[in-house]
Amino acid sequence: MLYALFPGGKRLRPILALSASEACGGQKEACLPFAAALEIVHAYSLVHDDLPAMDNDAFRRGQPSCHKKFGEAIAILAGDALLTFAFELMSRADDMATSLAVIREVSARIGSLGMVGGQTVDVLSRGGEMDQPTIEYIYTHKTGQLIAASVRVGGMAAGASPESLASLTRYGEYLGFAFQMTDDILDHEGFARTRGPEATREEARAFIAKAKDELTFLQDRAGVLAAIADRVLVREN
Ligand code: GRG
Repeated sequence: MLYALFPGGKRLRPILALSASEACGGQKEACLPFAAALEIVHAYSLVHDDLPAMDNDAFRRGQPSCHKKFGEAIAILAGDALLTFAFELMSRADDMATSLAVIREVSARIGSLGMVGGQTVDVLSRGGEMDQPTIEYIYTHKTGQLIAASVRVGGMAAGASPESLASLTRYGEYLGFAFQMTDDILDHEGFARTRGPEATREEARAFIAKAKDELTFLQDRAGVLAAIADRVLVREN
């Protein structure tokens, strides 16, 4: 579990949660357990995604992937335990009502109708040509749902209004789509392979602009979330 978590990657999901919370006037301490849990869920998904039955990746973040280092059985168990620990952490927050709402939010967005659903369609679609709606379903679910959840959880921890949460949701969804497009450019896969890197970057740029448009309700507190969106467009890892 520690091997999958440290040293980490970009920590995008907890950064999004903490930034959304701060932008909505929340206290860092109230959001921290949720932010950590989101990164732990992300770590579980990477450990399982690297397995031979999934993407079969030998390396992750410049080091042997978890199953290459410890064997498949331990990697599966580490992923299971990371996911379970994330829920324990979310249940430990001081405010029980927020805790419960966050647990419901995260479980809905990472389960069969969210991240795991996107991964399932991805696995079932391999070996054939994927049409545009299938690619979009995979992207908005396997990558986009956890990113949208991260932004929303930040807002929830800060007690944001339903209207603010709706804007944060759209920001997170546009950002998640753009993030997967820039991932394709870096990996020469998906959209970047079918449409070319330049057209893909232009499309990602349009999604980033839409994401930033959703931040107007934050007025002068939109800066960090806007900067994260800009950074996603030019990221190199
Ligand atoms: C339940 C057996 C079982 C498997 C589930 C949930 C799952 C497998 C896979 C999810 C698919 C997945 C890993 C999507 C994320 C794709 C993606 C863009 C990963 C990279 O994220 P970054 O760039 O990584 O934020 P770092 O290393 O920076 O944290």
